[in-house]
Amino acid sequence: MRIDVVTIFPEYLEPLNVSLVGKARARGQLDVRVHDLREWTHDRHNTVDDTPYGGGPGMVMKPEPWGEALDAIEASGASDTEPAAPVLVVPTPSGRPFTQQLAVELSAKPWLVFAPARYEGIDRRVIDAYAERWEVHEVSIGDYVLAGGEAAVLVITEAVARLLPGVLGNAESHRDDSFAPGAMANLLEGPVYTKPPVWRDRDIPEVLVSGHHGKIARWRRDEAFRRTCANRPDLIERCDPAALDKRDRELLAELGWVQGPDGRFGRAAEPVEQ
Ligand code: JB8
Repeated sequence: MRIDVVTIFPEYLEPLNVSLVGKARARGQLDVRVHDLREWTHDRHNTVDDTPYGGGPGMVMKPEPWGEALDAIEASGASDTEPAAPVLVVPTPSGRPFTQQLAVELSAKPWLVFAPARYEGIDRRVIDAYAERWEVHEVSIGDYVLAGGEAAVLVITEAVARLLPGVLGNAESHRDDSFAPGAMANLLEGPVYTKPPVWRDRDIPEVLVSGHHGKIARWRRDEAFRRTCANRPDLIERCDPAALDKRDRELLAELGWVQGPDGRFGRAAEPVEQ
């Protein structure tokens, strides 16, 4: 996979040289090219922003440098071995939520271009123009506001890169990920333990050294349910009851969940004191 990043803070992307992503690059599994947007300015001050039409606070990124940058990157891919058009990913708090499903989809693309903005964002015409030629995703990594999109690029790149074939040690590593499709869909991962067997007077759960693989799998699933109920009740409400077995339903009942007329789970209403 090839990834291009256009930014006014290239040094913000230095972490892409480190750890999993850095190793994938060193192994040739990932080709990351970071570009300074100001290379595509032509005035003495390398201006990338201007005041917003209609007034209001802050500044807006000018369209011309972005247009020249994205055209240059597109032209750099004009070869027999690379696709003509990349997928454009624009981090913004007003985008669609970035999910594991989108990470999986993006990991299948041969070429991503990230356009992290600063200030109040990029002139809308840039996104509209490229959406006519490229696949474009405006994505939000969560319900909070960063000072710019660069940190979101690091997040999305890491989530995508670890899904590339051969980047993580073994293909099974993804299977039990929180949010992975399949049996654990919509369940958070439970707790994990390693040696020593006693630490500061704390034991590990006995079942994990029982050697009984069936019991261990069931215990892990119970713990996943407990965590999901506590931290992400919205995932329990959204889950397909047909994906649950008898023990799952018993556990949810123990934890105070009831099934509505549609079979979906909801929290039992608190009894009202009279
Ligand atoms: C200016 O929170 B965010 C985000 C915030 C931003 C920009 C891009 C993304 C640009 N503020 O995902």
